[in-house]
Amino acid sequence: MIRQVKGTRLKAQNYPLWFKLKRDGVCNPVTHVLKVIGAFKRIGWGFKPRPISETSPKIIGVKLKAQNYSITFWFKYITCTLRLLPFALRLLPFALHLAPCALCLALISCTDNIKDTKSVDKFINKMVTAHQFDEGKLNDLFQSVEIKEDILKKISKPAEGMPWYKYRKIFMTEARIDGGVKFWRENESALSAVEQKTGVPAEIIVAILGVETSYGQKTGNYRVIDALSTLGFAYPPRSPFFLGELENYLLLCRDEHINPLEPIGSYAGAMGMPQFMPSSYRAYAVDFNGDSYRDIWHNNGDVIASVANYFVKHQWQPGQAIVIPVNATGDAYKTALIRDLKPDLRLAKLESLNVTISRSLPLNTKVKLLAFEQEPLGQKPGEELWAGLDNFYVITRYNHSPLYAMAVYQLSQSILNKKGKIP
Ligand SMILES: [Ca+2]
Repeated sequence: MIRQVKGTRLKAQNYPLWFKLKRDGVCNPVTHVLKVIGAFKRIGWGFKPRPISETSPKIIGVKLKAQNYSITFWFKYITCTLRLLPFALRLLPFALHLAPCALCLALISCTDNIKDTKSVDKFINKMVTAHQFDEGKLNDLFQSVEIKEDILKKISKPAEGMPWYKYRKIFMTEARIDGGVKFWRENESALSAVEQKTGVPAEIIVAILGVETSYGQKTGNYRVIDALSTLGFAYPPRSPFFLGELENYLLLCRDEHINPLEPIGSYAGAMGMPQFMPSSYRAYAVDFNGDSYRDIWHNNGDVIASVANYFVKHQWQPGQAIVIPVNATGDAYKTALIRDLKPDLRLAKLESLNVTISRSLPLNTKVKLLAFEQEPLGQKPGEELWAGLDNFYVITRYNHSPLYAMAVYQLSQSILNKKGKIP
């Protein structure tokens, strides 16, 4: 255990990490990172940024002295980037001994307990007063919750920031189309029953599952509670949204008798085959097979019915078109390209901007003009124009991106075509 603390320097003669390295020869980086973090927490040092020297004021960290060896850990605020470096060349043999460990530490995703205890206390208070949760149990629960640095990296680079021609390639693959046909055949009766009852086409439900999780193959690798807590407590730009989802999550765990530490999901806390956020699960998940559980992880019937219910509750229009290709001449159409996704223009108005639609619709139909960036040919970037209808807007309620909705639509059509061709 650490015996003494002086300023930012720790005398760590019996420091657990050092002993572990020496004794075992080969270190287990995960254990060691957690031990280091645990040790700092125990002495109440926290991770307050402090300059390690006059000459490198931007670098923060703490220097540990352990007999003849120095090990430097660098902590970058709460993100806890951690590198293990040999301190001096004269320690080269020892440094070589440590090298594999340093590499491991650089490669693993670093975990950390929650630092922002004020926010956690506030959140727990809310759960206690608004929903009658047990304060002690919530305190215990959040002791086990981890902040994940790699989640903070991923949230800042969503795929929806790509141009369409790159985004499309992620989803429009033979494997995903074939997977859709296979999933459809294996779940034909549930899909038919749900389509008949709700009017949501089977190919749209299948394509949603294809885009979200490759039909349940990739449902995420993070504990949902870690994902929601990381983004709720350590990602200020979207903190209110994710704290709301964390609240919903704890409520759904209580209602469904789930241990909150168990469910696994995406880096953003989306769960199961349809990747429902907790608020969506509570509002839209349904039990299809009648066992009174809404199992969006394992029960395909429940999954299919839940996706369809999501669309029904967002006003899916049975039998109506989704999105239609259009052509434009001149530049007048550009005035209709604004960011909002809701159909905002009567077809008659769109045609007055020299846009022609490839399918006849009543002139008072409301549409949304959308441009999708194509692979540039030479100097000139190209774009494809489409008119989105109400049902296209409904798909964007699942993920607020025109790229997402277009990928779902095009994948649905490819699956439908391929299924039709295979006897
Ligand atoms: Ca069920």
